[in-house]
Amino acid sequence: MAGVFLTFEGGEACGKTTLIQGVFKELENRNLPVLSVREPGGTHLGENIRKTLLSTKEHIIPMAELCLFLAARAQHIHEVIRPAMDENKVILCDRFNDSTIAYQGFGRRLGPKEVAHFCNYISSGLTPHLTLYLDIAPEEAFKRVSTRKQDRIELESMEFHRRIREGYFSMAAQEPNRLHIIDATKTPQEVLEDALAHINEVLLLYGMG
Ligand code: T5A
Repeated sequence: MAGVFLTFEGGEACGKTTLIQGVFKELENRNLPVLSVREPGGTHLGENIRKTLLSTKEHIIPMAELCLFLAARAQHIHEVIRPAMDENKVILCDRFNDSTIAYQGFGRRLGPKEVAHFCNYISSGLTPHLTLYLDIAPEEAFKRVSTRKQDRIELESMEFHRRIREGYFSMAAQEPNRLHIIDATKTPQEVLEDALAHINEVLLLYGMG
């Protein structure tokens, strides 16, 4: 398996979609074979699970929530990510295992170690070559989308969202070579430049620079 697997992480409305669009354009302009995907989603099953997980009409207990995110991921890896890796693509993935550890492990208090164990099991050794965590205080991020209807997870308490941020900090401290913190309070152009500095290094390392 070749290819380069890049993941983008953060709390709600931190700017991942905006950044991924910028990175995608930049890599496409360089004629690199780039693919943009998101979790949960990316497959028929995954998109259905996404609707259920984000619906405000559902009451989902934390363990069931964890299993649903993992089910969507298992399908996504099998149907989309591994085939794209085999085709030597650069994959830009909006959320992956770190989201599950941050949200279900720290946020829902299922335990980061326990959740990481499940994540490693279902992704069987698929680790991102680089992960960019877009950091912004949840209070600030929510101001950006104050007019938008909130989904089931966005509606959680500010304490929940703060635990997620702390969780990301703790993971970044444990894996500083893979997980880099980007200041997401900067302008979209500055965030893109900071992200590309890290991405270029990794692409160079894997012969795509
Ligand atoms: N989840 C997911 C789990 O709990 N466990 C898991 O294992 C996984 C995989 C997914 C939800 O599921 C949870 C996490 C989430 O709660 P989602 O809709 O995909 O749901 O949620 P998000 O990933 O948070 O997506 P958002 O669309 O809410 O946020 P983005 O993509 O981070 O932000 P973006 O780019 O859409 O920007 C939001 C707003 O900010 C502006 C944009 O124009 C936009 O209006 N913006 C900026 N403004 C100022 N400065 C910048 N630098 C800006 N960048 C963007």
